[in-house]
Amino acid sequence: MKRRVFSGIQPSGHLHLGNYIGAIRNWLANLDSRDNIFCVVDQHAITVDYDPDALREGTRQAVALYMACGLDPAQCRLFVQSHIPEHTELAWLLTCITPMGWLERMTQFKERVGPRRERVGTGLFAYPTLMAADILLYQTHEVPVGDDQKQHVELTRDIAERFNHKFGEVLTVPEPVIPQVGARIMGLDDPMAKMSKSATGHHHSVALLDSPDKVRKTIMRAVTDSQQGIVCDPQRPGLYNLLTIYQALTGLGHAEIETHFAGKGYGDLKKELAEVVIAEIEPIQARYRELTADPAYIDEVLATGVERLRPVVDATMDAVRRAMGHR
Ligand code: AQP
Repeated sequence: MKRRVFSGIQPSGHLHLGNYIGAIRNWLANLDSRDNIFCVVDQHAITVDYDPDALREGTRQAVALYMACGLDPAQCRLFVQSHIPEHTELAWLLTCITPMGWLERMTQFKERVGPRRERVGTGLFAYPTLMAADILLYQTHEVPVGDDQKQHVELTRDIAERFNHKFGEVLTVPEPVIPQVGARIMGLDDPMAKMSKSATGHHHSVALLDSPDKVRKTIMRAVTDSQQGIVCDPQRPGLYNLLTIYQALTGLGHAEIETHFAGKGYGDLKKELAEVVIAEIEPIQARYRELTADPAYIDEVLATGVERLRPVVDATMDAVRRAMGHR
C-alpha cells in the first residue's frame, strides 16, 4: 500500500512562487511513490470577504495550474473541495470536539485578525477544523505544506488523536512534510512578511502566470539592503530570500551559489534570478494555455476525481458517524 498524500491551496488570489516552491513542487516530487490526492480548497477562500465570480474563476484557474505544473490526473485524484459535501459535515463533527483554546493558539488567526477580532467571520476562526476535516476525511499519512501551515497540520494530529481517544481508532494521524529549501518564501517588497496571495503590494510576489516583463520588473525592484557581496546570510533577509528562490529553482547548494556570484552585485543576481524564474514558469504557462482552451477536459478531470474519491469518503464517514452515535 502506498502512503497517502493530501494537500490543497485556497483560490484566494493568483498562485505565486511561494505556493509553487513551498507546496506544489513537493507534491510533484513523490508522485510515483505515493497515493496522491490534491484539492482546490474553495471553502477556505470564503472565510474572508470575497467576490463569487472571482472565486469561480480562481478555482478553475488553480485546477488548470495544478495540471500545468505537472500534476497528471492519471497519477493523482484532483478535485474541488465544495464538490464533496462531506468536508463540511466532518468539519462540524470535529468542531464539536475541538477546544476553543486550541484554535485561539493558531498564529495565522492571530496575525490575520489583529484588532478586527469582533468583526471577522466565525469561519476564519474555525478554518483549521475545516482543514483538519479535509485531511482526515482521506485517512491521509502525509501533508506536504509550507512552513506557515505546519501548525495547522499539528492541530489536525491533535484533533485526530482526541477523536480516536474518545470514539475509538477511526482516523489516521497525519504528518506534516515541510520542504528543506523554500518552506517560507518572503514578500519581494517586504522580506519580513511571507509572500501571500492576498497581499496587495504591486511588487510583492511573482505569480505563476506573470509575463516575463512583469517577472523582471518585480525581481529587479525586490527589497535588499545596502551591503556588499552575495552570501547566504539569513541576517540579510532580502538577499537571503532571493537566494532561497534561486537555490530552490536551480538545486545548487549555498557554497556553489556563493562561488557563482563571487565578485558580482545585487543587480547581477536579480537579472539572473529573473531569467531562472522565467525559464521555470514559461513551460507551465504554455501548458496552462493549452489546458484552458478545453474547459470540458477540466470538468471531466474534476468529475472523475470526485468519483474516484467516493469510496474512501463513504468509508470514513460511515465509520465516523457510527463511532459518534449518529448511526
Ligand atoms: N510564502 C510561502 N512560502 C512557502 N510556502 C507557502 N505557502 C503559502 N505561502 C507560502 C504554501 O502554499 C500552500 C497553499 O496555501 P493556502 O492557499 O492554503 O494558504 P496560505 O498558506 O495562507 O497561502 P497564501 O498564499 O498566503 O494565501 P492567502 O494570502 O490567501 O492566505 C500551503 O502549503 C502553504 O504552506
